[in-house]
Amino acid sequence: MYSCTHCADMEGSLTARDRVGIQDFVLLDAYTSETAFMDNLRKRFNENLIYTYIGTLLVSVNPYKELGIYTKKQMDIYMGVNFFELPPHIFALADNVYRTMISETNNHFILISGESGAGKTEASKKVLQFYAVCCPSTRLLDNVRDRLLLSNPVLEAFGNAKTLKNDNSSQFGKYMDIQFDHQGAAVGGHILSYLLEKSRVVHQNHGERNFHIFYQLVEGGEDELLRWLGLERNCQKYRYLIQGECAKVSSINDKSDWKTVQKALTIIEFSEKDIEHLFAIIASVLHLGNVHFEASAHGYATLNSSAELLGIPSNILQEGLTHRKIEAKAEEVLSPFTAEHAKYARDALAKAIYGRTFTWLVNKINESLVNKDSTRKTVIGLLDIYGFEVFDVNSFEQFCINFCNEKLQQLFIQLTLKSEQEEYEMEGIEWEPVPYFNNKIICDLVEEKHRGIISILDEECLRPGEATDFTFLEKLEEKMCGHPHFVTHKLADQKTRKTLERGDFRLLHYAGEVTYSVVGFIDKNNDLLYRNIKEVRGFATVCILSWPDITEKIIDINSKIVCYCLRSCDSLRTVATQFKSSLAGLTEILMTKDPWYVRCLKPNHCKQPDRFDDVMVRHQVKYLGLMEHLRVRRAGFAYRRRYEIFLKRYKALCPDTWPHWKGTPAEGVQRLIKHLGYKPDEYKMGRTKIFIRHPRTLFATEDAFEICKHELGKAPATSDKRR
Ligand code: AD9
Ligand code: MG
Repeated sequence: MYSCTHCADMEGSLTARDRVGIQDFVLLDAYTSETAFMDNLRKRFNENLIYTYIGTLLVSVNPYKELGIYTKKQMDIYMGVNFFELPPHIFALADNVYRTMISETNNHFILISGESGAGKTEASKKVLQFYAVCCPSTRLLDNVRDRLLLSNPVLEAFGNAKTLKNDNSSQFGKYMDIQFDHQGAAVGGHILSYLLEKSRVVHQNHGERNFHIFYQLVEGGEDELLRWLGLERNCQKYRYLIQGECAKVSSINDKSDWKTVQKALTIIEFSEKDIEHLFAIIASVLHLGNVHFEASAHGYATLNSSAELLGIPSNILQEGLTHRKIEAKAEEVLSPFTAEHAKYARDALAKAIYGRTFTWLVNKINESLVNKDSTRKTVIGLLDIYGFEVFDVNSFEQFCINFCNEKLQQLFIQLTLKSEQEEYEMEGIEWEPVPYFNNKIICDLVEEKHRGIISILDEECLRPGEATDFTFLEKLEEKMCGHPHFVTHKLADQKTRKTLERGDFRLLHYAGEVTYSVVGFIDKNNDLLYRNIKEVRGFATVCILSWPDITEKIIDINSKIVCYCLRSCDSLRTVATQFKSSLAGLTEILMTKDPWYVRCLKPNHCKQPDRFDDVMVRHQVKYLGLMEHLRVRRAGFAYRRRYEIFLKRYKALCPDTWPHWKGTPAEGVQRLIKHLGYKPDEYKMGRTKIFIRHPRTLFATEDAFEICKHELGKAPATSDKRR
């Protein structure tokens, strides 16, 4: 299907429509029916047509197989072509965003969302590749382009891992700005990362792995390097690598990925020292994981290796991990940890080290992408962010991720409804706004100052020793009682109560209900380091660790009082509050840009090609708010198109406009639709566009166009190559 550049025309015809469905959901007759939506999606998927539009939003279904549709040839085909002229494609979206940015000299962002394994990261890479290949470039700019592209394997090595859902699952949210100069060349970039799931460093569920980089180092690292790091070439030797019991994954080649990362680090211009320190830290984490707290010779040997790599005197590290300091009569006395506390301290240190290294890495990449030239640039932002998550047991992480999705839905409502309304106003078209569910009430429930769930959680986090996950739940029940989107076992009616455990709270998200278990909320939100561990780290000579990080907090387990490291107010913030403010920052960035959306769907749980699980996809259609989006797009007029484009396509249908129309495009369209017999209530003429109320009007025109094309023996020119 994709080999033919004119198949979009064919998709317009009735027979083709029956077979391959409709390429834009906006043109679905029964547009409010989820079943019709699903039928169309399935039909297309079965024909390997993984992309479908909802207006300018792109829906993508992961094919789990190579379709051969991302070649240079395909890029050329999609360059400079209007949306509807070719089958929907991620390149079409990338190209349209780019061309709009150039012609309107304004900023844009592409929000890519979907559940784990749905294809977000792949989609964002395709967009980046398209720009890398298709934008004008010079030798100097090739550097920037390469760095932009190569930041991906580096960040994926350190921020992605094999999970049950995806062999290359991103464990962080990513926003990347690509900056373009006035000629449209990519000249710089900037990356923001969100909420790295650090707990994976010390614990992996069955069937999951730690971050790729650990395995890459052990499998691919040169003999000499491993010797220097004191590592054996055997993942089974490292406790932090084998908890999931799947160090080897058939779809992953750690050895060759190691080479790619090495090359990328060099091109991004990490110095030799940086690279040395980076791997010293990765290795030190592996050694730390093997430290155990019975006084065995081996336990200490591995502690020594870790200390050495971090540049921390080993007696200090050992003391820090095994003892607490008690201040008595102006003297410091050491008292031993329990083994459990010591393990907690060890894991906390490993997580903190890794988290900081990741932040440092993003920072370094950003330094290499900076464009120092002060001339005005336009920007396309790429947001690859976790979709709604609903597991059997949902915890603090899902709470944060789902809150993020509420915020993005809110942004969508504001931007899309706003722009829809603005377009009608600009075009001078009367419009009846349709009612829609505004999820602001849920955003407020989570984030409102002093009253929201995050505020209540933070308050509890300030009472260590007294507060528990359950006192947090009680507080929630007290404050949220009667809220239409909040329910717990205690607050629920009899029927709902049966579906809730006592330690649960349930939020009625815009996308559906999610039940959260409060267990671990306080601890995860605090993300504390013991005071002595913090001090230990202060000894490190590895530059990455001495790099200032204002967000870390420490806890003194003796006094049971959280002692914050008061370098700035920022350090007082908990994980949820930091996340909340980084999301507010992101919203601010996005609000000033024009939105484009890619919604990725996962067709089955088994990562298999040619399998479309109806129930599963239907769920995602709901969670991603696709029906809502479609409803908004269809609110007034199903279809709109600029006069000159509409005329260019259909002018052969009217003797007055074929082959050439000498008047204005608007007059030409007027003449054309009069000839076609459009009724006055079927369309509206705006300032620059024709608005068609119902798809069947357009289909009739499209069918007439097919017949006409056949009769003329050749299609009237359809492509609009501008570059
Ligand atoms: V997660 O939230 O980071 O766990 P993503 O990012 O949504 O997830 P990803 O892009 O990593 O998913 O895709 C998962 C896998 O699906 C990839 O590794 C590919 O094997 C496969 N995939 C995704 N998109 C495509 C595609 N357009 N064509 C072929 C694809 N395979
Ligand atoms: Mg991803």
